[in-house]
Amino acid sequence: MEDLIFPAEFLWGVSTSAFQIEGAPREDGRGPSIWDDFGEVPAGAATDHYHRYLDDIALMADLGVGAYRMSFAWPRIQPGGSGKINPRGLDFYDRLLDGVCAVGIAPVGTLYHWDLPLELEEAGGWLNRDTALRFAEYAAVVGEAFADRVKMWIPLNEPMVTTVYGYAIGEYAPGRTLLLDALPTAHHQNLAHGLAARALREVGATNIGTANHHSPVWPASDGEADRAAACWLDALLNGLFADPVLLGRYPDEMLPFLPADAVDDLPVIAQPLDFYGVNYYEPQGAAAPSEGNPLPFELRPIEGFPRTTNDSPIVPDGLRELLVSFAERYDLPPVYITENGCSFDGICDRQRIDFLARHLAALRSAMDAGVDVRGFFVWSLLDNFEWSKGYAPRFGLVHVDYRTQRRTPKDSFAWYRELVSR
Ligand code: GCO
Repeated sequence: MEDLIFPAEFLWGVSTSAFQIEGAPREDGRGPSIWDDFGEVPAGAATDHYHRYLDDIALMADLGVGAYRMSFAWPRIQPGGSGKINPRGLDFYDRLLDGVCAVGIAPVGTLYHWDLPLELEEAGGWLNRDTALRFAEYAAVVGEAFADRVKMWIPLNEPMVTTVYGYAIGEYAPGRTLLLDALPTAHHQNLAHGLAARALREVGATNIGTANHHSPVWPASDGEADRAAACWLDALLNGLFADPVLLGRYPDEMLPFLPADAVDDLPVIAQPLDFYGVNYYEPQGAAAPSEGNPLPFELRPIEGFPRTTNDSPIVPDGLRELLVSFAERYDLPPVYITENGCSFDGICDRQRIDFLARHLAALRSAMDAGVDVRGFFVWSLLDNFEWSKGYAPRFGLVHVDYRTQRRTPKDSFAWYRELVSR
């Protein structure tokens, strides 16, 4: 830990998301979302945060972090995704934010972490441009209610994952398998980001950014075909979401798959941001497609690195590589790592400590190379519902016994507490 020297004003935080921890899917007027009945293991009670939020705030106070990144559940606040607001949904976040502020922690609010109101999905979901307009209305409602307490705003979490896992390959809700026909959902989410950022500012919210999932893409070989495939995958995973926001354009490779008038929306999407949030987990490997593959690339596993229990390769230097290449490509506003973490079992979680220490050392070297990074958020405070993988992967600094909902801080919790207190 001695080598992990960060500026005194560096912001240390933890992240969660509503659907992964709250439970209470039918309480106090919440409407159904696309995730409620999706997958083999429905979330059900999750970590029961809806009822135990005061315990969880006490844990964070003990941890000593400066910021808490949480998400608002759209179906709690606006059950049908448009029109009527549910005051009891707003009340929950009102109590939660008061509690977080009361212990001196800055709330960081994500407006959308994948729990789309079901009614909107039935009208086409993110394939429908209208969803972006509905999202801006919802953003204004949440901004109006909580601009006084939320210190940093993130309209959408990881639109790439929604496009690729939700609409292209169907591993995540809504489970569509449209392959490249899913790409209009990227544009509609980018538009939703821009419209929501504008709507938030109009109601007095400040400090607006992103939480985009990014991965360096490594070609399987130095051969031209593999490198071309890697460029294409890089445009899909990274450029498709970063370029419109930071450069006001789309990567050329993506344009044929986007709505014809997508470029007309770029001025709204590209408005200046106060920060750029990056979620980093691992690099991606790409190779030229084999015959008969309709896609311009094939995924290749990253070999030669240890792996987490969730089968992710552990590549800390990928974080440095990503940030340095982003700083070369874009004129970045201040950067925050809005998620980084890993799944390992057990309360004596030496491997998580090692994972975090090594990623923070990589982050430190990106900063030494000139990247302006202002904060770091561990994914996650608690073990929680890991989407289509159910409850098996454990990402928390705090262990949750799902039978009793008992919380037990892990060794990594004590380690992070020590780090953030220095
Ligand atoms: C994300 C996901 C989280 C996951 C985490 C671990 O934003 O990437 O939002 O919800 O739980 O990434 O896979």
